[in-house]
Amino acid sequence: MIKLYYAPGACSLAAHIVLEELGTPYEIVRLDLTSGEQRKPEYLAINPKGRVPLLVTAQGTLTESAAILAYLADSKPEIGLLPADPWERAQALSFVAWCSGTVHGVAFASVFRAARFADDETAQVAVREKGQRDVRLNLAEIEKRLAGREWVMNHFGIADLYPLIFRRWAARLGVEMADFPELVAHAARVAKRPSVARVLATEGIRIDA
Ligand SMILES: N[C@@H](CCC(=O)N[C@@H](CS)C(=O)NCC(=O)O)C(=O)O
Repeated sequence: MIKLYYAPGACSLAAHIVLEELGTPYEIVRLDLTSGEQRKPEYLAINPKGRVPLLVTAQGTLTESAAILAYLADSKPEIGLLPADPWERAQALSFVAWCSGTVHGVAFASVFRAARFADDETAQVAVREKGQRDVRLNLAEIEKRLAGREWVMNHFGIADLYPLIFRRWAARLGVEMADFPELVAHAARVAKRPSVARVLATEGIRIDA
């Protein structure tokens, strides 16, 4: 059976939601990132990157959210979590890749994990400050993308999951959410889906804190 290693509220939330949307059986294994379980030898043995998500499939292990989300969506194309049309599909993947690489990997990581970007503590303060500004600039881009739309693409799909995660992380950073009404409304729509509500309950998290 497919297995997901995740941490509550981490970017692995997206893969967790897709697994629940698919409706096929899966197992989850929870890691506590704050106590450093992701760096324990037993986990590094299966994922040398020391991060979540990690998907364990019959074919082997898979890391990187963008690839995991596309792989899972393609495992049941009839559900339509990734558009079939090549252009639409590329647009959805472009959005997911930007969320994963730039918004998460640069902006949020600069705030949450400044030590990745600088050894020096004074430099880390500057990295965090820049990250705080970049988060707001990136959220403003997502806000524009969502304006007047229900979903990132024409239908709910994998492209809608990072905005939900970012809405939660932004609240935790103290971002003034009133500045991002489209993002807040979109996250509320996503959270209303029964699969998402189940996953939030399982992970023990809320979207606004
Ligand atoms: N590029 C990876 C990033 C994965 C990642 O950074 N995950 C975070 C949680 S959101 C993590 O495991 N952090 C643990 C650490 O940095 O020690 C992806 O998109 O899957």
